[in-house]
Amino acid sequence: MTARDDSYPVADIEARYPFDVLDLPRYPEPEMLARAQQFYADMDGRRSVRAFSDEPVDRELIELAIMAAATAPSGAHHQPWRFVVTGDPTVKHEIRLAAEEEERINYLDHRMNSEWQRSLAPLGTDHHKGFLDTAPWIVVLFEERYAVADDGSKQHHYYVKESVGIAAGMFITALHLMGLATLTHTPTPMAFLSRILDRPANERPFVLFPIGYPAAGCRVPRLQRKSLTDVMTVVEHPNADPTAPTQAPEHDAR
Ligand code: IYR
Repeated sequence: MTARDDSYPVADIEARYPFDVLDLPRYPEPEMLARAQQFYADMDGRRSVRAFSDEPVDRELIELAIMAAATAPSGAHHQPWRFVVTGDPTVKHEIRLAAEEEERINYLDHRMNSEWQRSLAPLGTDHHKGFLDTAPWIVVLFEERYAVADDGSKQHHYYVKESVGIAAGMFITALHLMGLATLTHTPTPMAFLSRILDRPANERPFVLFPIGYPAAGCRVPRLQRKSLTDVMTVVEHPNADPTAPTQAPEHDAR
């Protein structure tokens, strides 16, 4: 390894802002591989769940999943998210009724066109959302579109959807790894969630997560995940290694 001129931070910045030394663990390569394989196997076992048990779940577990999700990277580190949590049966029921009303229009009044509904058919979804009553917790992730400073002025946020999308993925991952099930549910349009949960105008509902244990005998659609070759493309310059077989500049991983 040779030293390169990519010093970070530059002295001028370091003089003005605090920086810390990163202490990232370094594993032997066989351990890296084992960890990667285990993590993939764990994640490959995750499924979206639409039939929940009403068995209670400690709030501490939900809090830890939110803390994990809130470690997500975000535009300018503005952390433009708000996780709104309810286990209150009255609130959950109000959400269920409003969600079912929107979904009734989506499915039965064809706000989702026939192509869309054909795509959903293998998932067996419909406008009934009883899981919103049954699951012990509902967490609605709101995107904070902008911040409001103490003087009432608006502070711009950057890459809000990207940031909140990453946090959502990390939230789902945290729940799955602790043995809880969830669903990324978007009963669109979701403005009713701002009203029911009394959220300010700078927050917009992003996704709703019912959370709990799967119902006894819970069934899920038999789905196939795309193979690595279907999701990964490697790009190499054809002359990068003269001993390598000639390759097109872009080719699939197979
Ligand atoms: N929001 C509806 C419809 C729906 C849409 C998509 I795209 C899905 O992947 C699943 C469902 C519902 O939750 O039923």
